[in-house]
Amino acid sequence: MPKKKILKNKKVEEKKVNKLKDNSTKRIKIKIIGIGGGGGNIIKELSKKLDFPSTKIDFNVVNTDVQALHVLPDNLKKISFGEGETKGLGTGRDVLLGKKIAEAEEKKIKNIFSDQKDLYILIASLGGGTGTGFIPVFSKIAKELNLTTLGIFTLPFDFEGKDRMRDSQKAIEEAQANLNAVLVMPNERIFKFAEESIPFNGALNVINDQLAKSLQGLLNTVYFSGLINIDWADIKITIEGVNQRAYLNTVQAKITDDLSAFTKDLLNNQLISYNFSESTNVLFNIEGGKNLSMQQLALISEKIHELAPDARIIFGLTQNSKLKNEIRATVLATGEVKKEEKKKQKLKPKSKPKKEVSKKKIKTIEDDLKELEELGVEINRRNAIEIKKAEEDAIKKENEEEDIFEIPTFLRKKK
Ligand SMILES: Nc1nc2c(ncn2[C@@H]2O[C@H](COP(=O)(O)OP(=O)(O)OP(=O)(O)O)[C@@H](O)[C@H]2O)c(=O)[nH]1
Ligand SMILES: [Mg+2]
Repeated sequence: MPKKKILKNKKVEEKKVNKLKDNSTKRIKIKIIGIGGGGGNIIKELSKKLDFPSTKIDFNVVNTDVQALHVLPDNLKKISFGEGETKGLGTGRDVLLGKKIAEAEEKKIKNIFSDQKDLYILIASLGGGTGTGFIPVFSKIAKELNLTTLGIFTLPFDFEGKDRMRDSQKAIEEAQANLNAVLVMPNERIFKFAEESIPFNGALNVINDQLAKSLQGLLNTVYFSGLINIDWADIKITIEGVNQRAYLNTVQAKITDDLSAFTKDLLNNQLISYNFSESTNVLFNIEGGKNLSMQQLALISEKIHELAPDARIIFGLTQNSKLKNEIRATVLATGEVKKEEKKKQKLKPKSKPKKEVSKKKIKTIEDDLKELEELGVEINRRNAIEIKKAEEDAIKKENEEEDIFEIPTFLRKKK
């Protein structure tokens, strides 16, 4: 073939690939909203960590403190509230004032939620007036609009006083009733790892960094198509429901023969307030280089099944060329908050016997998939050709339906 033609063909291929990439990032639309000072800090941390351009994610920070908004980077959309009431200086930890300001701005909040995203993630550090006062109001409006939502909230340190903790717990209860799932990270848990003498800012940075890494893992799961792909339906199944607690964690490590410590870290993040045995849905994704094996999938599935025998397990597998001899796994789990009695019942020993996964035996992918299916793991079985075909179909469909995205989701579904 003449050189010119080869080059031209290469260009067409590149265009195709870029279009595939573009469309893969189009499929799930996420808006992340940080509320108050802490919420803004966490979003800022996350926006620095992305493995793809930050323009692909709609980052927003809402605050009553104009100065705090001003110092945030420009790739975050900044929305100020209550400037009349607070003179742009924040609420001074006044939860009632925060709530009053949010309630008076129903239209503005509806406008933030008006862009037909698939998932809205609300993030706030509770204990001040803005985040704590705003989250019940934002959550109520999100529910009225029938949106899919995930709340991520930190609780104040014990030394900040019982009143702040009580206000924060109350705000979480109110928000949880209206959000699909809520992840709670008590700041105090940092002392499980750090010395009491750790500087305040240092402690906050560790917590923010941990949350940002987990969110990065979730976004990678969503935005990169995998060999075994996690799609919006999988995420929706995992998040949807009411009054649920959530667990989200990402762990990265060198590939070694023994991945049990890695799996333990993945499923046992001590910073998060969550009882894994109550999970009803668990989704996990593994990212790795070329030598990614199904054995790692099997080990993690096995452990999840052992910890949460009743949970539906969905998994994905993504090849990431940045990870050569390393593996990164992200797990998102949810479970309904139960009454005390039900909680105890759920903690009883598991009924199903543990299945041995041999580390030595070399198994085929099919063997592993079968084994996982026997464990009740949902597998989206697709080979490379099927994935490509599905992606091409998705592009075709999206091109045809470009305009349809402007139509509200419920109308779109009817169509
Ligand atoms: N994890 C984490 N917690 C934070 C951070 N900043 C503040 N906090 C915690 O969150 C609580 C509330 O602080 P802010 O987020 O600054 O408060 P706010 O929502 O802006 O409310 P006001 O400033 O009172 O209007 C504090 O008491 C801290 O416990 C942060 O960057 N990370
Ligand atoms: Mg503030």
